[in-house]
Amino acid sequence: MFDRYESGERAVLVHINFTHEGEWEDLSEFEMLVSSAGVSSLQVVTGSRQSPHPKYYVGEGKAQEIAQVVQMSGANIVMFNHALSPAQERNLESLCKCRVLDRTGLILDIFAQRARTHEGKLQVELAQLRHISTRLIRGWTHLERQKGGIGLRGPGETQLETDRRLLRDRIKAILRRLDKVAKQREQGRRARSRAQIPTISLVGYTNAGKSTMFNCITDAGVYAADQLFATLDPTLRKIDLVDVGPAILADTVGFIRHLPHDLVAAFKATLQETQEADILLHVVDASDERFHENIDAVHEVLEEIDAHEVPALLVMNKIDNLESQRPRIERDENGVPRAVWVSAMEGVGIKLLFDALTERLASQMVQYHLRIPPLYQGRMRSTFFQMKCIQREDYDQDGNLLINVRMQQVDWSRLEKREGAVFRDFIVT
Ligand SMILES: Nc1nc2c(ncn2[C@@H]2O[C@H](COP(=O)(O)OP(=O)(O)OP(=O)(O)O)[C@@H](O)[C@H]2O)c(=O)[nH]1
Ligand SMILES: [Mg+2]
Repeated sequence: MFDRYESGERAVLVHINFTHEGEWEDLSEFEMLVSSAGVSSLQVVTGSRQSPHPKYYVGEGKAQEIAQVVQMSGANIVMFNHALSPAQERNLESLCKCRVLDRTGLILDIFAQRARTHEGKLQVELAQLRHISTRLIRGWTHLERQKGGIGLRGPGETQLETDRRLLRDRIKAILRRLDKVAKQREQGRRARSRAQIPTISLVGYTNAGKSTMFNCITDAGVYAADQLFATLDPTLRKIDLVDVGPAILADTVGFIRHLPHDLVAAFKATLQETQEADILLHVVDASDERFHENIDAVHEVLEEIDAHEVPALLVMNKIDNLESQRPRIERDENGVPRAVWVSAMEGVGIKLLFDALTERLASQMVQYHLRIPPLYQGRMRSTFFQMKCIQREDYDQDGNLLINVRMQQVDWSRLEKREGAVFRDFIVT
């Protein structure tokens, strides 16, 4: 709360209710986004429409009303809880005589303030540049006065062309650097997967309590705050699960409905841990009356980043806000845990969460007792050793290696495929 960023901006907020469902946004979430960006809101203008108007997004009369409110309240910015086209933004700006920011621009701004790591910063800048490049024409008259920077212009270029070229160059440079960072991260991930450590990824709607849960599990002291998008870069920690062994827990950026498309693309790389996770802990603020819609929004993003097929366990969080809920495990018709009701803040139900998680992970594990003849022992033993899956080993009188192994089902299948038919004969039980 204390390090909330103060931008000094005073805003008039505009929120339109649509009869058409797809355009639906949440006003209280918008107010939270605005305050997360450090902007103070002076007044909210609401209205209702069937569909957006091409010129101002809102109708002519509503646009005049907004301009009047801006004048009377002394606001220096208008913020829309909706995505505006570049033309709508331009028209509104000349009518209201102040800056107009749409929902996408607002989310980008928050991301820019919050990004911590090198990669996170690059990704946000990339998304911002792409957002700007569709709006560049607007800055043309204003930029014209500054033209003539030595070394900035190619022969015969207009200022707008120069700006476009500079943007393109910058975007290319960022992409190159991101590529390098991604390669480094890839190496880390490969080292982990060679060691066969299962990865658990915390995902969920922004402000659901992922980081609080992450802290609760790891005591790692990760930044948790009542701000939207407090976490922008994935944080990884090694944890130990009884019966499963070591595992990697990843905290990730929060999702939001109508996430700007460029950001989805940009964050896809950061969310790679999520795509390749063995299980997702989908954290839900169960005390939010919109939690069903939030779950759907998270599913949509998971689909966009190709992580929708990863098994998931729902973590219904913040039950301390709910009178009627007790910590418990909820099971599906096959008796498999599908949700756990907890409070990350009060540390209630965490033991149940561990139980459910272990049960889910263990059901993905297989265990075999093998008898391996001397000819194959060297190679097999070193394979198992690398996989860190050996539970115990011994030799019989004939020099056969008796070995107990335990690993993920998928790894066993891969091994069987690679080693061929003779491998099956080694199985005792
Ligand atoms: N009452 C209650 N509040 C909680 C609980 N868990 C988290 N919170 C609060 O919810 C707010 C958001 O928590 P975070 O852990 O930062 O949420 P997050 O999902 O990581 O959010 P982003 O990283 O911004 O997407 C904080 O103010 C937490 O203190 C809980 O079990 N009960
Ligand atoms: Mg967080």
